[in-house]
Amino acid sequence: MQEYDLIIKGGTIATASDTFDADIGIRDGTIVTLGKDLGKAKRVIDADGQLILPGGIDAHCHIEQESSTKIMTADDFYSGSVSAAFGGNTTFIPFAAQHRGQSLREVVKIAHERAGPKSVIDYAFHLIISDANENVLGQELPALIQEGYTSFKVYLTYEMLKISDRQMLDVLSVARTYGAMTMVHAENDDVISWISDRLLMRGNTAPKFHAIAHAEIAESEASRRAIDLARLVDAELLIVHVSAPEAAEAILKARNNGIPIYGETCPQYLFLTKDDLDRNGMEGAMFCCSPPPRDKSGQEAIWRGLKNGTFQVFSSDHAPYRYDESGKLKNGPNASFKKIANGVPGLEVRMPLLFSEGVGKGRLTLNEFVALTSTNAAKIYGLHPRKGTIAIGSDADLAIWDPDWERTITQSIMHDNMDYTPYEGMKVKGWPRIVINQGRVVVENEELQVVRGSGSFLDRAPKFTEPRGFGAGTPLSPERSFDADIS
Ligand code: DUC
Ligand code: ZN
Ligand code: ZN
Repeated sequence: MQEYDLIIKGGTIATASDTFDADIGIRDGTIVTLGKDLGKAKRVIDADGQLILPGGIDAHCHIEQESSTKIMTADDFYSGSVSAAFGGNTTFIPFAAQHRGQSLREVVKIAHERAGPKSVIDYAFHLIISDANENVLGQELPALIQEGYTSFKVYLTYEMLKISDRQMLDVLSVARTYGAMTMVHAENDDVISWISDRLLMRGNTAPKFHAIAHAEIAESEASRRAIDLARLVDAELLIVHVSAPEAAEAILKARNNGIPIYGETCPQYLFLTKDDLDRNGMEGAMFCCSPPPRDKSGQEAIWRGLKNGTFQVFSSDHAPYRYDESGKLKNGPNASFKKIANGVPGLEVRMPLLFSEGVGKGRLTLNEFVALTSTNAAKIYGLHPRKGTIAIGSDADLAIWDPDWERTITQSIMHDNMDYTPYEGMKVKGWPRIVINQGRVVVENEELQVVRGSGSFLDRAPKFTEPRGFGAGTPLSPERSFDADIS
């Protein structure tokens, strides 16, 4: 009998903390040995000259999801997961999105029906809560958290999604009590609609006005407010897709004060600017996302945030709407910026872009890259140490990177169902050659090696099993007595 199913030998392993040379022995989908001269295996992969990194975890992507204005994303769980795999990911966490009036149970059931038969990599779901009613807050959400749906996103903007500050406090309190993570889309809705109305009144409808309407102050104000709401109820909070320097500063300040605030940013805030929204005719629509890309100095601030501990997570926020009538142009070729589906694709290029421009250009260490693209998401979202690292007992989720592979990003090499990439023509150095998920070789020789539906749903656990009130065992302070009923 062979001792291992698979040995990967000769490569350099990097985790979030260490870089070392070792061979990896894999059995039944799990890493069972790290060492040298491991002996026999059914298959040996020679990784000489290659980097072996934990498979990427894309913790923010919209897959087979209907927007609040009823536009379906171009990627389903098959094309989305294939694209993710070709970009070095072995896990992704799309959203199970509630539309108002829907029960969360129904939303979760639909997400499973969509993902199970199609995903080629492992997956979990964040919930999106747009209807924070009594039943959702009192019954469904606590029950779902205890079943392992331990993260959810709320919006402070968008007509059909936004929740009030009061509802935000309710959601944060439930998360605090049952051990879940709240993620927030932080933009001030009134600021955006106030500016938008003025722009539209003057006939300023082109895509470039999207970036003006979604002012940096709209983002930084809402971020600061969200942080304060979380402080009030002593809850953890993760601010997603941060693009405004002042929002980043607010996160860092909170973290430096020991407040459990986390930050996420995305490729579009490092590699695009608001000028991209000002391309010919409607072409700027391809770059409309919220929050929008800022300017060059904003990009530099986001790079700094990746280095200085502002951001723990680097996600794609893949929100794929094609540049045609099914997506960006659904409301016609002359639609105003208010009527353009928000979002850009990025699942497949998230890691190669950050590797090339971050590690390759000396802005980040290889270990920081691993932390930002895999390990921290696993820790924050309850998947570590099964995911996000290379250790004995962890899933054999590995990406074997060729650090010298030079590629030009172009839509024809992407595996998603899009008709454009915002990064068309960018040259990058470094890309994964082999991607392994639970010991299965998913990508090799630039081809998909597995069948649809071969990925697994990942069970997660809440941070604690008994509901907790403020202070967790310590006497309530008078200022906190409003929460006495749950302590
Ligand atoms: N928010 C997201 O999280 N993704 C795409 C667009 C948006 O507004
Ligand atoms: Zn958002
Ligand atoms: Zn998103």
